[in-house]
Amino acid sequence: MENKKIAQYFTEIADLLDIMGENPFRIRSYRNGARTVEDLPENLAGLVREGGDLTRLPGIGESLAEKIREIVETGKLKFLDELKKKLPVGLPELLRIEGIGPKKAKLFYEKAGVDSIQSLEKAAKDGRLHNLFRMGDKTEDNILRAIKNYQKGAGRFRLDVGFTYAGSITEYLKPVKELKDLIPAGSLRRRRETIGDLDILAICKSSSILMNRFVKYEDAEDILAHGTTKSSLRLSNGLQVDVRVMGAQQFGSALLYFTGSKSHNIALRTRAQEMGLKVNEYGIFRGKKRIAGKTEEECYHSLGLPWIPPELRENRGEIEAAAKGKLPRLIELGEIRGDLHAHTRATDGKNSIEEMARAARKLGYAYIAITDHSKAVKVAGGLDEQALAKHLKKIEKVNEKLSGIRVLKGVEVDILGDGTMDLNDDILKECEVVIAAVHYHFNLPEKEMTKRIIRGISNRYVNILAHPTGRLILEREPYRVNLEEVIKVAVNEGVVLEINAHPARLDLNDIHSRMAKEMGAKLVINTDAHAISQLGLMRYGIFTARRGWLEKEDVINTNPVKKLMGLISR
Ligand code: DGT
Ligand code: CA
Ligand code: CA
Repeated sequence: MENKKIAQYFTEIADLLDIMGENPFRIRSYRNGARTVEDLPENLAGLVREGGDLTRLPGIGESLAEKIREIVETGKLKFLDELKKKLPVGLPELLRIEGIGPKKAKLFYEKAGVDSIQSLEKAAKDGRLHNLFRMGDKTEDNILRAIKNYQKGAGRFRLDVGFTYAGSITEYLKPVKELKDLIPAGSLRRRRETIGDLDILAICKSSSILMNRFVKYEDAEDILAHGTTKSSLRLSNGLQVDVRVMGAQQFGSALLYFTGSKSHNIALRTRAQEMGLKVNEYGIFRGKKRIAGKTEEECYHSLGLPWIPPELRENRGEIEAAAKGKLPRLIELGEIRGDLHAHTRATDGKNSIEEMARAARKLGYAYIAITDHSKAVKVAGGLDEQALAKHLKKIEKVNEKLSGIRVLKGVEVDILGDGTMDLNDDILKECEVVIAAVHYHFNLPEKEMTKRIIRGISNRYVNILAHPTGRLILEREPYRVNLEEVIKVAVNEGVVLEINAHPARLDLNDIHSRMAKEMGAKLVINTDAHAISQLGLMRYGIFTARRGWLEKEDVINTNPVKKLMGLISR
């Protein structure tokens, strides 16, 4: 039992109580409990089995502790099941639609009979919602757009979720002695920002032993198939996992096939046909003769191509580039020398300046910029001019104290609704790294939003534009903005564009990163870490950069600090 699953139970309870209009304190205690459980480093199921005292955990009282024990011991929660019986089954799912919280869900249910996503869609199309509660016609369009969006993402999972399970299943299968190799292929290997399912390939002499173990994986909810060379499971979160066993002689061609993408495969097949060859998962063939298949390299070479990194395999020009010897030399994680976006306890981070700096040094970095929020971000306890001035002094002190890492004085300043800065120039001037970002007023029309951001980055003290489109993967659409216009201004003004590495953001995304590079922009990959452990999210930013064809030279935080400071100065 994963902590995450227990947290999900509590969140579900909080949502249901919220829709029912229950006591806010009670609701909050479940939400806090969910957060505690999710952030916990140790496994709760283990703690329960050892008879540990759960009420010692922050935010966990006797009632929640009792429920945790019930979930761990029975895999169920009676209280939740009873709550569910009191409401239509489709109602909680409404909360997954962007812009719909418990209050709106309750209102739609009571006043318009909305009890599922289908009935919400119908009510919005029929115009039955805008009379309720000061809502304009536009809201119905927004709801319809949000529903489409939700359906597009339904059944997909964030890349980091894919990595968690791929890692856990790999560990779980390792004890099988006959297992020689195991590689997650598909969209995960291409590092797409979301994955539909996991496609794992294995080389194993005794495939039935491997399959018998695989189908007993603890988090499996359904066994969809159990064969000798292929089996499929559905995990409790709905993610499907396929494991296929291939012979060693075919592993390369199988890996190539199951890594995809489908359109890359089709383009390769067309190229092969023109050369009089045939490609499938079992190898590359001339007539009946198998000419390649053991490794991917061998397969590409037989088609007159160098090996193509999986991140590029989307049929976006990579085969043509490979044929001309013009593939980019993609950026690598080891080339990153520092992180320019990190928070501390001064606002909503979990660690001190010194702890963040030491953690960055441990990663082998030469520098880290401490960039806490400005005052407009009230929920994070954002800093005003005076508080930031004090904070900068503290950063300076840590910088003097620690050797082997340069701690840069920074801030993440809000771009207000009208495009002005949340802090005055006098204090921005004191910062070595000024990151500008939008955190509120997402719903502006495209023209206004574009103007606002351009005005923001035109401030001469701004060095970096953070998460330029504001999207949250599978949760929130990007705001409406003419990104091309923004990039043009960034290039002219010398403002660096961020690839935010958090797996919920990946913003800029792959396609926009490539567009920015082609337009001559400078990029930076930042984690936006709110705790030392999150500094490790850098790799997701690297994945996105690689999918965007970026090389070391395109990304400024691959440079030593002196060159870096030259590159961000305006
Ligand atoms: P996903 O799971 O939606 O995130 O995306 P993928 O790329 O992992 O796709 P999936 O799981 O349907 O299939 C895995 C790979 O198998 C895919 O990337 C390429 C290959 N594949 C699947 N169906 C076809 C097909 O009809 N033709 C060809 N050439 N390849 C296919
Ligand atoms: Ca897949
Ligand atoms: Ca699949």
